[in-house]
Amino acid sequence: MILSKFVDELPIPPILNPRWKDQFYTYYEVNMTEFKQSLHSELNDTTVWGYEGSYPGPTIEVESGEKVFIKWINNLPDKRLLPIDYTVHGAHVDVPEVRTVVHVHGASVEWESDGYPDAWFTKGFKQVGPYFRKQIYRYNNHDRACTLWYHDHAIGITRLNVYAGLAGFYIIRDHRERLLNLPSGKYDIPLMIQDKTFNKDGSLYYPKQPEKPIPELETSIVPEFIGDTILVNGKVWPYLKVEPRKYRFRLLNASNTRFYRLKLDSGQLFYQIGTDGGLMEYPIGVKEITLAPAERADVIIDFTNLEGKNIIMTNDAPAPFPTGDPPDENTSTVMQFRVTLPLSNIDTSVIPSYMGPLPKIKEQLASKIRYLTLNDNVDKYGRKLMLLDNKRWDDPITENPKLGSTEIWYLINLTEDTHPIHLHLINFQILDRRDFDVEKYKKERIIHYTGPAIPPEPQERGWKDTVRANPNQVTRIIMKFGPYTGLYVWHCHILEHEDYEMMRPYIVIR
Ligand SMILES: [Cu+2]
Repeated sequence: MILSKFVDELPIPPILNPRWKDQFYTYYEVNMTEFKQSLHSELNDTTVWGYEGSYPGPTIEVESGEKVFIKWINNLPDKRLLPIDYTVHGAHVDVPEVRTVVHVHGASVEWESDGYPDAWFTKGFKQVGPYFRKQIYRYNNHDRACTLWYHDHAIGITRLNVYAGLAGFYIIRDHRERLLNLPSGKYDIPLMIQDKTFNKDGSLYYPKQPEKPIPELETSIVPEFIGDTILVNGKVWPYLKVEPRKYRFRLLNASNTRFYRLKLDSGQLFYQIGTDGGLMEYPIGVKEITLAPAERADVIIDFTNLEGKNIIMTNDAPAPFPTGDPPDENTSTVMQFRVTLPLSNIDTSVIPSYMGPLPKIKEQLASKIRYLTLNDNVDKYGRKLMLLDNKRWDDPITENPKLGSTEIWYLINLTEDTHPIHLHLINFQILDRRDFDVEKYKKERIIHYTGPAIPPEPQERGWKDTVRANPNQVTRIIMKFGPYTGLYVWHCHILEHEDYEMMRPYIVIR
């Protein structure tokens, strides 16, 4: 079933209103419910899960330094929406099917409020996971202005909960950013890009079995999920009417597995101004932007003097990335911009020439170096099992950085996929990537480099919380651990990998 493109307007998620706000703190309540929503006008309404009756969830907008408390409330039905594989860690038959826990991706948060996968809770907090500590989460928002997102993180079913619709934007603003006079207000629009597949009746399709089914299991996790339809902000191939002026778009890849390599078919540049963790030092003009799951890019697109033009944002990233099939004529289309609105005011916003200092973390500051492999294994059912440093979720904690210390992690990818590796709590910087001899490493556990160190791409030169670790490469990242101690996680953000063992706890100690 192929749906027509550009027949529905791009929805812009509403801004969430707090229940309470004074000079000391802000309090929100966010309900998770099941409801029906139109994802395309040729499709029956789709049953989705969302926050506050909205998929994507409403955007939470806060000021840097604002103390925010959020009560995330599970009001979902007791029955699952999508097929569960009970052999996956933490998703066994003895735990409730419908579990949730919310993680604000990219935020620096005390561990009890970070959405630890085993801190899940059910409707009315009737049942909770072993690491559940509190009902009301606390966010100090001491990060600089940046585009974050919140999404579900429940152990063993994150891929299903996010696919069902549990994701939204969390935007931090600050004074420094305001002084830059970037496009703002209605000219500052978040774009959540996802892929899905629909059944004929409009319901969400998620596979019960991989291509080569596992006969012993009724439902089996799949090695990756690749949808045949692209949605932005919960609409299939939408269009957006724009004025002939500059806009700021906050691009987020919120797909389970699919990567995007985005371009404008007009040949125009994106002026990228921000990475995962906020503004870059200088804007860069780029023809294409690659986004792995969970990565963000803040860009300005200039529609000045393009009155009457239609511009399509396209995608040419293979799926799975980088060795899979190229996108087809459908999945190579993301959305359309129509420059049809009259200019309502003179555009005085700017693409700044400089946005602020971004000091590099010096390698000499690192007190610890960790060599961590990304591995390809096979489980007892013959399924692919991807691991971090050959360890499973339940294995003892091995990454235990000291509070305030700086570390360099070598991500040694021995698999054929690019894995977007995400660390909770901190932002890091990418040092470099370097080709190495994988076979030699597998035999002798020695890194033999076969090429020079390649600096991060221009689009990655800023604060990051998710990094693409490419096959046949060692990717090096550097970060300082803090300001909190406690239990966090690091994992691959391909949700099918994360749910099936490609996630590890780590602890920041004193
Ligand atoms: Cu992965």
